[in-house]
Amino acid sequence: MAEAFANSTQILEPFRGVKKVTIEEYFTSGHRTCQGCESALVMKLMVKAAGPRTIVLGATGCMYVANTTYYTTPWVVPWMHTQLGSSGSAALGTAAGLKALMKKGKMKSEPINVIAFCGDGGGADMGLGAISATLTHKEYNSLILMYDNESYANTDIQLSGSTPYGANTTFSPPGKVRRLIHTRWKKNTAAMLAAGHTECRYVGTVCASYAVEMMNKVRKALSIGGPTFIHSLDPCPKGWDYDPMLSHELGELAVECGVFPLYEVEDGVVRHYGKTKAIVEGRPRKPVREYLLKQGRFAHFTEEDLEYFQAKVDQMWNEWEIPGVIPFKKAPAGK
Ligand SMILES: Cc1ncc(C[n+]2csc(CCOP(=O)(O)OP(=O)(O)O)c2C)c(N)n1
Ligand code: SF4
Ligand SMILES: [Mg+2]
Repeated sequence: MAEAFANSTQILEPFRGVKKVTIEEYFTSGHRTCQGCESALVMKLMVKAAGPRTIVLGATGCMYVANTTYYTTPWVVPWMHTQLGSSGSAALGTAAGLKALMKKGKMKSEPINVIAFCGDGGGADMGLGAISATLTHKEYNSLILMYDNESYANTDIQLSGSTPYGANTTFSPPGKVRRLIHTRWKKNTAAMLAAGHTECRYVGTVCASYAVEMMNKVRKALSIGGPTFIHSLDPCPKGWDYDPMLSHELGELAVECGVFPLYEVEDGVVRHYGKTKAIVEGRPRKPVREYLLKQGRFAHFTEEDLEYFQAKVDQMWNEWEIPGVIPFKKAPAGK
């Protein structure tokens, strides 16, 4: 009987610079995403980082619908659709199935990457329970990647638990009587999952504007063993209402303004990355207005709204135990 591939021990070395990235593509032409769609870039980089021995499972959302128009697909690796809230179940079931087949000798025993992706609606809201369950099963290797375009984009930009404060969505259009309809602060999904799943060895945040770093986090998540989670912030020209040529810049600004910190939690150790690391070490953050005012979804913001948003981000950096990661307040000095 073939020996079961017990827990991932494959070695996926980090790409040391953009020139070392492999040229093979496993997400190619044939999709119908909007011009400037960062989530499509995330799919391309994610599977490029994983390589050909990969199965991708995709929850309903733009990255399902726009990627599987009748008779076309950009996926070169095996791909399967799963229900909107099921990325966790799909990852766990597929990883368990592969392990059982290998154990019974019905498949060659080898590392096969299992990646399930979901949007913020499918991951931060509807499928949170299934993702949570998967992250407790340390015997099965998988990666769940949540591409966060900050709305239920595929059904025409409804607000999700990941939509930023005050944003204009089809569920929260600014009105004459009430300017701000959406007044809840965005969920901190990656930190919530990292803090509550003590045996999950890897949780990271990424942004495709920092492509090599993003791919290396995917490679680490796929080779560390057990279930892992990555949260990707993806500018969406349609939902955020900006010129598609600004996608890359908006991703950078989200990080530089401190709105979306880049970090990983590996075996309980937090590491900050890139511009986030520089900010943690003292580099000033850019004002959030530079990020917000480039997007039509915040065009109705007044000075007061911008100040409130800035104050909330400042609070995260000044008061949280770990900026952008652990939302417990620092104890006052001397106590
Ligand atoms: C159970 C269920 N409810 C509602 C829908 C309709 N629906 C399809 S895609 C989608 C939006 C999903 O949003 P998100 O997960 O953020 O992905 P995005 O569309 O933004 O890529 C919705 C509500 C569905 N497919 N299944
Ligand atoms: S609506 Fe946004 S996430 Fe969906 S395909 Fe268009 S740009 Fe991409
Ligand atoms: Mg979404």
